[in-house]
Parts: sequence; structure tokens; C-alpha cells
Amino acid sequence: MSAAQESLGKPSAVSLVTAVLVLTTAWAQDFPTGASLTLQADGIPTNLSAAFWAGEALPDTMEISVCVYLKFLRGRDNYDTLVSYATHNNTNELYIGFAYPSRLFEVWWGYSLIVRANVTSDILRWWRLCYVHNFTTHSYTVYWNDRVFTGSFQGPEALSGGGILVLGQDQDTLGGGFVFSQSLNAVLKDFRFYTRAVTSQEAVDYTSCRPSSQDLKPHMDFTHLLSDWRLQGSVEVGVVEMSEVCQEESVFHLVFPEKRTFPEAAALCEGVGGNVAAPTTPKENQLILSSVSPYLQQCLDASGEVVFLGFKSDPATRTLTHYNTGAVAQFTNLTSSNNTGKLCLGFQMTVNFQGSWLPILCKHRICTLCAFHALSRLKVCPRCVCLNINQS
Ligand SMILES: [Ca+2]
Repeated sequence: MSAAQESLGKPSAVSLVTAVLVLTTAWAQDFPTGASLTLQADGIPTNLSAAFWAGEALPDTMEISVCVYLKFLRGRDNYDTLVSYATHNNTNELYIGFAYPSRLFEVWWGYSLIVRANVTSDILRWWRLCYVHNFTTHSYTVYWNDRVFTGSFQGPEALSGGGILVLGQDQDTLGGGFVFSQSLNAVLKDFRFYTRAVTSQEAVDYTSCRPSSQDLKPHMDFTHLLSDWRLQGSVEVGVVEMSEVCQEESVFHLVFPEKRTFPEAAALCEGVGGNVAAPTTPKENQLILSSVSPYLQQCLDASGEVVFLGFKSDPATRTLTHYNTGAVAQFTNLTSSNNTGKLCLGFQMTVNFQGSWLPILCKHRICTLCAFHALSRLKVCPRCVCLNINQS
């Protein structure tokens, strides 16, 4: 049994403490367009912040679908728990979360990992999810922004009804047993739990920002957020516009023209809410060239490198993987074989190799290029980066 399996199922000795519910506004009305919840709105990793379903209990069901728009604000040590559904017989009757550090999408039943999808789930950007789980055919589909993952699983024949469903914490006992390392710090918008398999058309409509008007109403959603859900701990209720969830996903680059090792560069980028830039398309590579060109005088070193890229090189398998998520690079631009024993990558600016990639030592000191997906949270000031920590 893996460490993850042990920790997911292990009962916690931490008792449940009722904390103060924080509401940005005293909402009295319903939210027909889909409200948002911010779990752990104060950013503190605790076992307190959670949303309990308080409406009609789930029936036994042969099919379920979970759709949500979500933006992770921070990752937690062990799991970012989205849905924890527990019954008297099984505290993991259905568990949906994102495993550290790969941030892959996972579904657990009891002590068994039954579904894993190789999604990218960076923090500070919006992800649009529909998860369809068919107990009869033992098949699943994960719709994740514009990607789709399908597969089959070994598991139960049905979901047992009558249990407790919690968003943002993992139940190790029925209705409790939470630990902060398996909690969630994220904004959730328009959460829906169906006791049927939504059609692929419905799922694609939802994940491509055309959510249905809910003619076939989900069993659970955020329409009556304050009466249907019991909110606990630092939870904020608000409204996020679809235009924010669906805004064009563009990458924004920032150069820090001081020399750092790769670990120092990664710590700097992550400290300001980004990542070391890891281009995924020729167009992004061209954008990096434009971003670093003004810094040649400060940054260009004797071997022609200007900044680190956010990939790790494996000389044995000749593959590049994202340094943070471990995802295999789909686009590469190496000048030569990467079988050099050097594990990091530099972005080259010499005349004949403008914009190509070169394996270098991670302890080498060159400039830092950070990439951001969430412009709204970042203000760029002259000669510094200021974080807009909390806009509320
Ligand atoms: Ca657990």
C-alpha cells in the first residue's frame, strides 16, 4: 500500500472545530447563474474550511457526474480534495481530488485508487471540469478544459446513497476526520452533482463555457447556496462572471535580470504566483524570445544562454518533463541531443540559435524568466513585482 493510500484512508485524531463563517456579503437571494465559494479564503491550511451538502440525501445511483469551474489558489501537502462522499460503511465511498505533487486528477473508492487522469492543474487559473462516472459499464470520462480523458475502472456496481458529501476536506470518519494536508484552497463556481451520466454534448458545453440552463436539474448545485449547503470555517460566498472563467488563456512573461541557480529561479517564480517559463508551442517560444531580448546585455552568458526554462532533462530516456508537474513536454526545441548528463535547460540567444534550447547545469547561474496565467492577481510595478494578495 502506498503512502498516499495509507494517508487517504487513515483516520485523523484531530477533532472537528466549528469556526466562524465568513461571508463577504449577507446574501439573501438565490444564485440562478451559479455562485462561487472560496474555500480557505484566508489562505491558511486548516481542517476547518468546508461546505457540507445539507439538501436532500443522495439516493443509490448507477451513474454520477460532477461539473465545476475551479481555480486553485494554493496546493496542499498531500491532496487537494474536491469531493469527499462518505457512508457508514465506507468513508471513501467516492473521493475526487488532486494528488501532490503531480496534481493529477484522482478518484478513490475505499482504499483503492480507481481513476487517474494526467491533467495539468496549475494554480491561479481557471479549470473547467465535468467528470462522468458510470458504475454499470465501469467507465469514466474526464472533461478538463479542452481535453478529454476516458478509461475504465475496477470498482463498485453502484454508489450507496444516504451518505455525507463535503467539498474541500477529506472525511476519514463520517462527517469529519479532516486533516489540513488533504484540504482545498480554491474558488469553486457553479458546482453540479448529477445522479446520471451527463451526455458528452452537455459536458463539452459546460467545459467550453456554454453551461446548460439546468433543465435537467442536478441533485446538488449552488442555486440555493446558503440553504442547501452548510458552510464552515473561512469560506467566502461570491459571484464570479463566466467571462472571467472563460477568458482567453494567455501566458505572460516577466524577466528577473539577476543571476540565479535553477532552484533559486523556481523559488522566485513560485513565490510571486508563477512558474519558470516552459513554452508549450512555437508561438510561446517566440514570445519568450521577445521577452528576453531587451535583457541580453545583463543576461547573455559566455555559452549563449539567457534564462532557464522550466523543464528537466532525462538524458537516459531523452525526454523533457515539466519541472513542477512532471508532464512530458509536447513541444521541444533542442539544438542537439540532450544526452549530455545536464539536467536543466537554458534558452539560447546566440546568433545562429535564437530561441533554441540547450542542456545546462542546474547550479549554473543565469537570469530568471517567470510565466503567469493569472494577470488579474499580479500588478507589475517599476523594477519589482507586487502581489495583489487578496482583492476582497
Ligand atoms: Ca484522509
